[in-house]
Amino acid sequence: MVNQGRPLGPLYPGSGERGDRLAPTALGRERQVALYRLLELNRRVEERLSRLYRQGKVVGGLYSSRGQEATSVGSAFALGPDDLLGPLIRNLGSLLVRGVRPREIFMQYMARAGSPTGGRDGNLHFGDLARGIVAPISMLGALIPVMAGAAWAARRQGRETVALTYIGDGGTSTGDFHEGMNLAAVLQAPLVVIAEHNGWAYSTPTSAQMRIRDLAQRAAAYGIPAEMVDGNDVLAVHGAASRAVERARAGGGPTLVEAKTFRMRGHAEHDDAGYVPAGERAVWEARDPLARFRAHLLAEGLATEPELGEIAAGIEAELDADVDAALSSPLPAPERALGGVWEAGR
Ligand SMILES: Cc1ncc(C[n+]2csc(CCOP(=O)(O)OP(=O)(O)O)c2C)c(N)n1
Ligand SMILES: [Mg+2]
Repeated sequence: MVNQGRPLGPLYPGSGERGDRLAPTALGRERQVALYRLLELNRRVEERLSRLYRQGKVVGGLYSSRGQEATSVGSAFALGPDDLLGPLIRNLGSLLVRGVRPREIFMQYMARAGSPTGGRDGNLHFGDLARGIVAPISMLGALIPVMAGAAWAARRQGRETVALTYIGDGGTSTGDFHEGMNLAAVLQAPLVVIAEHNGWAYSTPTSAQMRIRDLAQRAAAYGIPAEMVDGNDVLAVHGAASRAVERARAGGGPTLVEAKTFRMRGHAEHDDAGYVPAGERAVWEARDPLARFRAHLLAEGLATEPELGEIAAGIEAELDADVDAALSSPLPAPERALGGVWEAGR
């Protein structure tokens, strides 16, 4: 069941040429505008974080998802309120879909006392089971068996929960990934795995990482279905994720969704990605997921320029207030450093 859609274009990529029509969707006008707002929010939150990083205010690293927003947002948008999300560091957009506020994210990156981890970790390493969010795990691949187990456990408890998580192209080469995928397949766990094929694992191109061209090919080894989509088409990602979520909920087991996309920034903020050929970057620049969705909304008459401008202005005002609030919030008190630590708390 690999790649039911149209054939993918040149350069390992995603598909669509500039100006391509986006994938057909069942989403109405309001939901599509909501999707657009989330894409803009994703990009603008990361732009603010990048500025804060350059001002020396971010504690730790910053791993931008610029260029990959449609993959995070489109997939998480397919989940229901009782489903589980297991994001990785480059899936900030999925957290925004889940209702995490930019203010919390700014505080988290600046390790403030009021952040989700109380200042104990920088970046996106936090979870919140009340909102169905399982915290990212740094060791690549390790989140797959955790999410497979969570999905399976929910099913055993008679709940209709689906778990959705992410993996990078590099991450699919780990042992944990293979074990987790096989476990999910054998248990028929309601798990959706979004494999973000952005062509690079830090400075290692996919060609130096595996002998297959498409991550979706890996699904055959586990005996599960896969779908390959243009990760820079938010409607295509949402469609594939929705089909996978539906299948999982109906008892059809796990699905691997491969999203072809590209990381428009370095691995993290310190990395200028000089190893990426200029031509490759240019091809993807022309496939910017926000520009393409914006063009789609305008061409289909789903929104006007002023309406989209208003959305952007509203986000900027919200982020101004959130950045100020985060900056003026306190750092954690030193005496609280051992709070919440397993041994100290016993
Ligand atoms: C098991 C493991 N090996 C190495 C690392 C260090 N590391 C963190 S991110 C990364 C590259 C990940 O590439 P990919 O999976 O393609 O995701 P992307 O960064 O492209 O989103 C590496 C090598 C790690 N976190 N875990
Ligand atoms: Mg990668």
